[in-house]
Amino acid sequence: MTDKLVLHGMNSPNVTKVVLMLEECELDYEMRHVAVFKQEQFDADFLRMNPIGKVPVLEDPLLPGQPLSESGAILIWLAERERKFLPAAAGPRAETIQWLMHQMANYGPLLGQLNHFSLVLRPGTEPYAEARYRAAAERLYRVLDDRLQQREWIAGGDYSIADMAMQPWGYYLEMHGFDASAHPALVRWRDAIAARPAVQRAHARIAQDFNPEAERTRKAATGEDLDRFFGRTDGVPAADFSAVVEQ
Ligand SMILES: N[C@@H](CCC(=O)N[C@@H](CS)C(=O)NCC(=O)O)C(=O)O
Repeated sequence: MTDKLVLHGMNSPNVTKVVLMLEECELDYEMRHVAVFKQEQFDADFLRMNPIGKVPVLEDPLLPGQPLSESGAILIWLAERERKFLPAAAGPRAETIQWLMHQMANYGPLLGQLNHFSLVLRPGTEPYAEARYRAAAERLYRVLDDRLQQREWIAGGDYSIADMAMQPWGYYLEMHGFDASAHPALVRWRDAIAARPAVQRAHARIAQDFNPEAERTRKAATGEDLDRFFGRTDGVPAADFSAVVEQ
């Protein structure tokens, strides 16, 4: 156990959310890179922190011996710890948690699947899956844009952990083949977040503490490493991870 917050992660959306919050709260934290292509998420020491074997994991001296996993749970923990970015009043609080859960249950998993079937795999390789997740993504981006036409932030009135959780996915809109000009409110929201000093600090920290090692281990990954990472078995079409731009 350390006397400082330690974030175990990589340059990926679920980790970025937590860095955004740590920076907004101006907390002092260390970042430790987990080389997922090298299977470090399945090392015994890592699995003791998160038996599911996924990043992010946050170690907090205020929770001795209790590393936290699941980005949404980490965001709620930090919001309650710092009394920031999660409204205290019942209605706005419930709405903020509800939208955080929409991100965790819908946006993250469904857009993540579209990454696999339209970016990692060459388009057209798995038409059924690609069409299924494209339709889901179209709806999710539409809902978000419609919502943001009515309000400045996603939920609760102010910038909150619901916005932070959604932020990394705002950048996939064009990569997923959707037109930014058809989603003006989403783009306005995305730009407003990008202008926040804490967000700029967060991206600088990720670039400095995670990107070089992430890039090195991704390039060094063998075909076998990639097969294990993507859970591929014999006969599954080859994947190319290079199209998935990490932010
Ligand atoms: N629901 C989890 C998802 C975590 C997750 O999928 N993490 C990815 C990186 S964004 C990961 O650890 N991938 C490595 C692997 O699946 O082996 C959360 O929000 O924390």
